[in-house]
Amino acid sequence: MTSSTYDPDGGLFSYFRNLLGGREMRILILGLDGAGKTTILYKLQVGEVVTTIPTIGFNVEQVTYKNLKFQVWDLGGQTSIRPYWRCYYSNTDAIIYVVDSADKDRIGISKDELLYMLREEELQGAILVVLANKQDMDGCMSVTEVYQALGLDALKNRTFQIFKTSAKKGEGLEEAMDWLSNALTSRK
Ligand SMILES: Nc1nc2c(ncn2[C@@H]2O[C@H](COP(=O)(O)OP(=O)(O)O)[C@@H](O)[C@H]2O)c(=O)[nH]1
Ligand SMILES: [Mg+2]
Repeated sequence: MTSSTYDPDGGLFSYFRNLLGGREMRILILGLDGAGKTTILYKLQVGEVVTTIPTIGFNVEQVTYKNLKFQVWDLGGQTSIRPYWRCYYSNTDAIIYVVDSADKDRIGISKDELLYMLREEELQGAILVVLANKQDMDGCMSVTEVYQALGLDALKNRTFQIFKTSAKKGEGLEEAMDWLSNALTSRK
């Protein structure tokens, strides 16, 4: 990482400032392919994004800045690679779950994938932020519709919040990161 590739005092990342210097914080950014995860990772402007391709063949994008670690991969697709995800989510503090609000065809799959992840033992304590992304697109589902489609009202014992975002326009991300940072801070 070189100092020219990121600006930790600016952009969305500034919201995580009060988490710096403590123990390692691990944040997963998950969702179906095309939801906007990679776009969001870059919008965070934390630093250089490093893509690793584990032997099994799914890409993991990673950004580490001081004690903060963000990891991104696509859910959905082959179920045979799922066991390998476990290597990446131990000690996860938060999940940022990204949904393409314009993709009504796959919202059911997105829900199933989210519920699958939330059942994982090691993710029981993780704070959940759902981003109803692509709100700039015509005819997309509203944040309420996404909330209902994902069945979030049924979540028990989970600190979570849903936000509407447009990663493309950079809208809504600040509010979401601000909330997450506060949730992590009050819990650490
Ligand atoms: N209209 C719109 N397009 C978006 C938004 N976020 C991401 N995209 C686009 O959706 C596509 C997939 O985004 P990407 O970040 O690669 O998704 P990923 O597969 O989840 O990493 C790209 O063409 C992005 O430019 C958004 O909020 N609005
Ligand atoms: Mg991606």
